[in-house]
Amino acid sequence: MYTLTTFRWVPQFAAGHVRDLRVRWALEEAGMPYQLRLIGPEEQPTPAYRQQQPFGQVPVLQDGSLAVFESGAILLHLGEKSEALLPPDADGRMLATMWMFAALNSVEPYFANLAEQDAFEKDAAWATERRPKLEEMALKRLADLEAHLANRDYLAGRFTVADILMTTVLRLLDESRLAERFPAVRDYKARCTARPAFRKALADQLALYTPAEAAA
Ligand SMILES: N[C@@H](CCC(=O)N[C@@H](CS)C(=O)NCC(=O)O)C(=O)O
Repeated sequence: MYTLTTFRWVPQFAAGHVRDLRVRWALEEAGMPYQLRLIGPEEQPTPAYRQQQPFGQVPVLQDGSLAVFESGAILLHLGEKSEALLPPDADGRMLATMWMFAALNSVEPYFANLAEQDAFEKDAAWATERRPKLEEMALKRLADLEAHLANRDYLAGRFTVADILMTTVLRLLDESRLAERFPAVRDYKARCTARPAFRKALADQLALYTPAEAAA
């Protein structure tokens, strides 16, 4: 059984967005059972944890004696074990892999910069000056995605772990609603987040971070 390491607590704004969601979603798509290992600020700096995750972050996926860090690497690892996550042919796998890197490397930094500024620096004078540039870059990436998704349901043709990454990256724009301006991107995100495996993964993460008194 896999063991997924994540935080035992996060502030409410982060609930539903912790990157273990990507791993939970992949595990649900593949029908692979897992258990959680919950950590906090006491464990993050310890040498034992840094050996598994050199930056003290989550998620980590333990697969027997192997501890995999970086959500993208974890999804590649799981993709090698299930055709529900990656196609069996070499070309199909490479196409999905390229889109995984694109989501993490060519798209996520721009959306994350905008989302982080809106969440934490909104009122600073420099932030007001910088925002148009950040929005312009995010819109540029969205326009390129719009063109790619205009005639396909999923990034690599069929559903793969690349769609898990790209959907969670698109969710960074939920507050700014920039993705809603692009119909193919909007429909793609809706298609991906309607998948039962996503709904289950999200519900499970939210249940972990919802205080018992609020859930009652
Ligand atoms: N590139 C890493 C990023 C992981 C990441 O940013 N994790 C956040 C939670 S979503 C975290 O652990 N933040 C606490 C910290 O950076 O100390 C991945 O995709 O796994």
